[in-house]
Amino acid sequence: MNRLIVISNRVSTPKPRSANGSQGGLSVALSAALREYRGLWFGWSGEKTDEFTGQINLHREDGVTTATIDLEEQDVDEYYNGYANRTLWPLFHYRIDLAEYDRSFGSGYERVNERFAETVTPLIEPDDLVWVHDYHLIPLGQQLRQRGLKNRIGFFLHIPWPPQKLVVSLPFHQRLVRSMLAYDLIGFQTEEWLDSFHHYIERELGGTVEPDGTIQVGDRRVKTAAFPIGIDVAEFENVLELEDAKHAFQTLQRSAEGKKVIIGVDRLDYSKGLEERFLGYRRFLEENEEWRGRVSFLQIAPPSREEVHTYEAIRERLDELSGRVNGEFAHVDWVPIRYVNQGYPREGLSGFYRASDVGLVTPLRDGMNLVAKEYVAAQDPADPGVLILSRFAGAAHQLSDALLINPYSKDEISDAIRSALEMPRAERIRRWESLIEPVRKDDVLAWRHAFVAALAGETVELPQPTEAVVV
Ligand code: ADQ
Repeated sequence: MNRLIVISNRVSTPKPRSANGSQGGLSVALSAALREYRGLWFGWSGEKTDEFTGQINLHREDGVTTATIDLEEQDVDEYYNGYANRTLWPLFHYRIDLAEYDRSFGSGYERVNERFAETVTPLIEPDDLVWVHDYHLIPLGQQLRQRGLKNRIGFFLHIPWPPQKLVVSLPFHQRLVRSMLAYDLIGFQTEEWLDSFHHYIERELGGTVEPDGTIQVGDRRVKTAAFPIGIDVAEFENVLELEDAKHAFQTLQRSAEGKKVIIGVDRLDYSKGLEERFLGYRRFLEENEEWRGRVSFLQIAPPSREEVHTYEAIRERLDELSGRVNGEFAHVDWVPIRYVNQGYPREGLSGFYRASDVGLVTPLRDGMNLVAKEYVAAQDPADPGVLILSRFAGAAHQLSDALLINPYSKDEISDAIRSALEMPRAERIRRWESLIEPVRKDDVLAWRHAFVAALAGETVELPQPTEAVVV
């Protein structure tokens, strides 16, 4: 069997399986794949060094080998904080207003991709399958080819692929997209992002798209498909049984004192629609006086990418907004919003999800959104909570029985909160049963099996969206 080489910006070191770990689902899934295929996971260590040396730190834990490199400060500024997170991330989330174009970002991005290629190439054997992840490493495949690699190389984009009209605002967009033709397989989260990519290929590069998703540009043929990522449901259900999960469940229930609980869990990021969510909740309190004092909204949002200014700014606005809503509506014995800026281990989160009557997941744009799936997986089948989900999350293509809303509309958020809080148990069960089905079926193991099989050239049946969502 071929080995699998996974390459991503960051590498998460696997925890021993015996430890009651709080490792993320993606990391669990990739570690399992690497164990099965005897592979290697390569990426940045997260550490900075004065001068790039290309020295590889090899680590072996529980059957998985990781290989990491340190980057220079300038690399981190230009490649990670710069091109990846100040140019591509906003643009690919349709925030052209926030995208920054700076020549040094582009050159830093290319330099780091070259450094990745240069360092990982000697570790790759002729029959290895190579799987590159996400927007940090779009041109890596081409860099690997330039170093003589003939292996099958696949790329998976975790975030949306925006419409052609937005992509063309990126300086040198053709150069970036043409570099992707070096891959054998390109995967997206949903048919919608796949369609946008096809559109770009036809319009901008004069390529063709065949019915099976193969694109042809000049003499390059590349297979493309949607592979919706899922969560590790089995692992998630085990986590729910742990003492820490039960403790978190009780803590939240006790603290809400018989009130209905609404939960939001996100990295603090402008793409997650947190400001709009707070404003939608405020509208709900304005319009539904009878619910004041009877509902508690817990928003967990640990800061991320703090070195990027936009993230500081959104944090300030949310502090201000949550304070304003609390000032307007709170009583001595009731606080409408509990806004917590810290992350929680998976055990804690799963208990919080289960203790919540409503999961409020309202990104303005999201490749998939795993929180929505985690919320569904954590529910009690006999008395499940209700998921309110943005139409603009990739997950909406599969979870069409959630209450789907436009996250920009305060009115839609407000109405959905009211419907969710008042929904009869029979309807909650009916909707949950329809939601849990794709969450179970298209879980993270199915996702990586489908991608790796397609990369290896096997025929695979890809999951279909439950219903076309018009967005
Ligand atoms: P993210 O933008 O990080 O991921 P998401 O998929 O919602 O978004 O979350 C990833 C994980 O982070 C989840 O497992 C969640 O539990 C965890 N997480 C989020 N907030 C947390 C908190 N406050 N405390 C602790 N853990 C928290 C990117 C794309 C998504 C895509 C994923 C996977 O932006 O669209 O679904 O990759 O492909």
